[in-house]
This record gives sequence, C-alpha cells and structure tokens, in this order.
Amino acid sequence: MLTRRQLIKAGAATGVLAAGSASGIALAEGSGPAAADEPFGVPLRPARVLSPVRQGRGRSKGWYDVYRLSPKEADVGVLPGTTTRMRLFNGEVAPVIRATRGRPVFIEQTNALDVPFSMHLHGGHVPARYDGHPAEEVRPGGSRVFFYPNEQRASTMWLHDHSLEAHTENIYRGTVAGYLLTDEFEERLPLPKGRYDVPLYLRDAKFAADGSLVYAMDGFRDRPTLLVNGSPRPYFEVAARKYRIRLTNTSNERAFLLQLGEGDEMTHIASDGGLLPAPVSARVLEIWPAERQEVVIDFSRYPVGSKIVLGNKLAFPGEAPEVMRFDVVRTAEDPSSVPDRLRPVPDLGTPTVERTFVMSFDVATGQHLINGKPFDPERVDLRPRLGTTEIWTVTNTDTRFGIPHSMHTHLEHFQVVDRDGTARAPGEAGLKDTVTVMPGRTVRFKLKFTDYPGKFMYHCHLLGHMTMGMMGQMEVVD
Ligand SMILES: [Cu+2]
Repeated sequence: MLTRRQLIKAGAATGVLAAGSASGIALAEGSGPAAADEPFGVPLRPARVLSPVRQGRGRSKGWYDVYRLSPKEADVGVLPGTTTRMRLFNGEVAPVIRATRGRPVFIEQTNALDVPFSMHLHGGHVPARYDGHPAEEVRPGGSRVFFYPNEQRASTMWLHDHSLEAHTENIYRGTVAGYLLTDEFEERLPLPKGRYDVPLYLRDAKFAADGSLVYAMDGFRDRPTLLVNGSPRPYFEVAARKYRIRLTNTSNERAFLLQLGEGDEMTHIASDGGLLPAPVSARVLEIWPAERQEVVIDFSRYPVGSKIVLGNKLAFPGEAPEVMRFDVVRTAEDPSSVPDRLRPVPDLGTPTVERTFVMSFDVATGQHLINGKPFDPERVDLRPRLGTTEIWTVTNTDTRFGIPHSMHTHLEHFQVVDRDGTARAPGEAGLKDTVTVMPGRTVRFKLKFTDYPGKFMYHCHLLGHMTMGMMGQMEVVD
C-alpha cells in the first residue's frame, strides 16, 4: 500500500496534467525535458497480425479461433543501440488479432509475469467473467481461457491489463495487443483494406541511457519519447494512395492533438465503437488515453519523394512534437474510396434512468474520486437493468488544478448526447466507450445495457487517476 504522504504526492502530481485540448484549454506553464531521441531515424515497426494456434467448430456457434496471448518479460530493441526489457504479450510489441463478427475467439493465457494480470478487451461486449474484472486476476504462473463472442459491430479494440495493483505499470511496460473486429457491413464498404489498413499504437515513455524504461506513476510530464508500435518517432514508407489509419492511444496519461503536415486534411471515419455515421473532414485529431480514432489519409496529393510529418500540438513545452513521418515512396493503384455515408448508429432507445457522476481530486488525501468516493472492490455503485437505456451526466469539477478526466464504460458503448448543453460535434457522433471531460465541463451520453449481467467497471482512463481511486463498479442485473 502507498502511504498517505505518497498518495498526496502522487495525486497532486497526476493532478496537474498539463494537457490542453481542442476545446480550448491552454497549455500549462513550465518546461519539460528535451526528447532523448532523434526523430525519423527508424522505420515503423509493423504491428504483426497473429495467427490462431488452432481453429475448431462448436455445436451451436460454428467455427471459432483459438489464440495464445501470454504476458511475459522480453528484451526488445526500441532505441537504437540498446535493448529494453518490457512486459509484452508473447514477447512482442503490440501484436494484433483480426477477428470477424459471428466467429468467436478463445484466448489461452499463462501469466509469466511476477505480478497479477487481468486481461480486459477494451471496447468488448463480453460476459462479465471474461471482462478482466480485478477480482478475476490471474496470479503469476496461473492460466486462464478467455471467450470473446464477437457478436458486436466492427470496431478497433485493444487488450490490456486491468489488475488492481499492476495495471498502470503493466500497460506502461508494454502489455498491449490490438483487436480489430470486422463484419460484413464494413467489408462491403470500399474503404482501404489489407496492407493499406494500418493500426498504429501511440504512446509516450521515458528511457534511461541504458535503454531501460523508467516508470513512475506520477511521471506523466517526463515521458519525452513518443513511440508508434514501439518505434521511436519512426518514418513509414507509404504509396501515393489512400490509407486507413487506425490510431489507438495506449499511453497512461498523454493526450495527442494530431496534425498532419501544416494541417492537411484527414478524413475522420471511425472512433471507439466503429464507423461514424458519415465521414468528417479533420485538420487536427484529438486522441486521449484508450481512445481510438480512425482516419483515411490520401497520400496521392503528394508527389513521390514527399515526407509528411504527423505532429502533436499538445507537446509539453520543450518537447519535440514529432510523432512520426509518412514518406511517400511509390505510386499505386487505388480502388478505394470513402463513401458519403458510413454507418448509422444503432437506436439505443429512450432513456428511463438518469445518473450523475462527479469526477474530482481530493487534495486532502491525494485520491481521485467519483461522486466523492474512491474505488472499493466490496462496494457496488450502481445496478443497471438489462434492456434499459440510461443517460449518464459526467461532470469534472477539478477546476482548481485544471485536471482533465475521462469516463470509460465497460460492457457497453455509448453515444455522446451533448457537452455543456451544446450538441455533440460530428466527430463524436459515433459510438464511444471513452470520453474526455475537461475541468469545469459536463458531458452527457446515452447507453443501453444488453446481453450480459454481472459486475463491470467504469473509470477514468488516465491511469494514474484510476489507480488513485477514480473507478466504480456496476452490477448489471436481469
Ligand atoms: Cu481522471
């Protein structure tokens, strides 16, 4: 357990999260350290697509795939000339599972770490016992099998730890995998596919001179090295055509406000819960921890030989803003296009229950609270009923230190209704599972509880805050 003094120190530090946002919050004062790495010195590490270890056919559900995904320590080359010991699924940086709706996935796992592990499919609509509830932790050396029904809409999801004590550090040390679910509806659209559909996992980190990762829970201001798929500020060679870029922010705390070149157009097509109702032209793209944003970028605008930088407009003062660079190296055929209409949001019904969530930082204890309380695994905070639509109003009252928060719901995606009474922006019109609420702001969203009873979490996805108490537990009842 942390002492009270440590709690206050950590809480106050995670408090002054000095990120601004497109919603107009100014950058905090102060200067961060310069980045240790030279940008664009290494190629992008492709996120490797895993193959099932076997396939089978069940009596009722048809064909299924079995994967193995075991967290373990492994030494990998991240910064040139050094190796870094990380905690990685199967010893790989961001491996990816590609799954199809209607075809279930089983994942066999042995925890080879010396800390507990509780795998969560972020964005997954799965039975409670496979959701990575902290009570379902796999002890070191223990094994489990997870079952993902894949009966939800196509979306970009990811897998990470949700253990009570170790999740923040496990995620920081790299235990992240992609989970890209597709379906017939999405496959029929003429969007870029195959090698032109590229998942990118963005994060920050701090490295010591010997290449080792430096972890401090409250160290969010001092993680100057930006990684994409585990490559430090890489370059990525592309063809002069359209690409679907699936961005996932796996950082503990860092927000990105991404800008391509001098503000070149990106076409925003999807968020956490899959495709937007319609594409949205974007000059910048905001992505907070655990969020997914997908864009189509048309590199045919640029002559072969062009190099276009993707930068972060929320870099701390003194930090290098470059995230990665796209190098246009060849021409290519391009049969893809972005339709004017993508995918309607399903009808979530008429809300009959309203709930209010107040996110706040308690200076006295250093804890982050929801409705005045820190997380208590023995307490059930709410009991939504299956088949019921609810409206959640989430207010961030942390104006004194200017602390952003987010709300992530397990089990169900939601649709943002409004922010401070103003209708949602077109880029927020799709399904979401994580939403950021800036200090003094309120967001309302609508969600419907379906299919799976049991205990699920909801929490801030700025991981230091979650560790410091900003999590609740709901028991979905029949
Ligand atoms: Cu928070």
